[in-house]
Amino acid sequence: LRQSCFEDARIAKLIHKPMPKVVILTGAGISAESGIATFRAADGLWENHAIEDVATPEGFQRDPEQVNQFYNARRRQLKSSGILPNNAHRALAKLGTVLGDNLLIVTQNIDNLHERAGSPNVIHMHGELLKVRCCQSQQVINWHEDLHPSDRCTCCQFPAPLRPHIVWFGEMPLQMEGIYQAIAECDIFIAIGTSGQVYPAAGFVHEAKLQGAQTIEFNLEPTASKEEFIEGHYGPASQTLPAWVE
Ligand code: BJW
Repeated sequence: LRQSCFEDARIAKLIHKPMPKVVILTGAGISAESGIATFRAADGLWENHAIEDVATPEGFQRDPEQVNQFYNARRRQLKSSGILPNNAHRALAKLGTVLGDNLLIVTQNIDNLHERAGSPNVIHMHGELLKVRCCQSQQVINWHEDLHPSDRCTCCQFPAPLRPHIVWFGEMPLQMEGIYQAIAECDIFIAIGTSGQVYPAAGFVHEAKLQGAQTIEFNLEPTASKEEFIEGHYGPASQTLPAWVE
């Protein structure tokens, strides 16, 4: 089965290698059809919330309750029964069954829809909604409830406050060394549902193209980085991606 999947896979035809190394960068657009709002659309999250208030360390220092409430609402939504992986997440999981460890998904999303669709190799470079961390020791713990400023860690001698395990503006994204290493070695780099406006993720395609990778974009429409992509597929990811993976 593995061999026949592979012979049919479009990806194999593209790159003329028996087992290409593939890095996929996903953004809010891949989860939009699951009912999770994107950031920069007309009705997106940044339309109703000031970035400096809810997505910076300074905002959290000024008003932790306001920031916690922003993420509490999103955590509750993610845990509600209506939020499920869509066909785009499932198509990537299927690709993973063919490519195995040769596929790395780097997601900017803090939801868990790739994992719930069955993708094993996922890096959450901007953190995870269902985790919090100790402001003092930086220890990360699973957290499925609302978070409040009065919640304290159990890891320190003098219990310290907990914060959402999220990478805010001005903070270093997670696992950057591993991500750059994978980009340096990949044969194909694919960006799905990201506007390409937030660095360092927005620069990955340039790095990948420079070292000779095939670069492919999936989005509703061509993005500001479209010149960096050799190939583009435009339309809802839940339709374009399964069609491409089949
Ligand atoms: C569909 C679809 C469908 C819709 N099908 N497609 C100048 C001044 C100050 C700072 C900077 C500066 N220049 C650069 C910086 C750095 C800054 C930055 O980039 N700022 C820019 C805004 C200019 N970056 C940082 O501070 C980062 N850290 C950093 O740089 O550290 C130093 C460093 C240096 C060198 C190497 C390494 C590090 C940290 C960035 C943290 C971002 N955090 C956020 C919020 C936290 C997570 C959360 O709350 O959920 O992460 S911001 C927000 O944007 C979120 C997202 O992950 C991120 C990207 O957004 P995304 O995913 O692209 O969403 P949208 O809404 O923009 O786009 C959706 C796309 O989907 C659209 O294109 C649609 O068309 C498409 N779409 N439906 C297919 N059905």
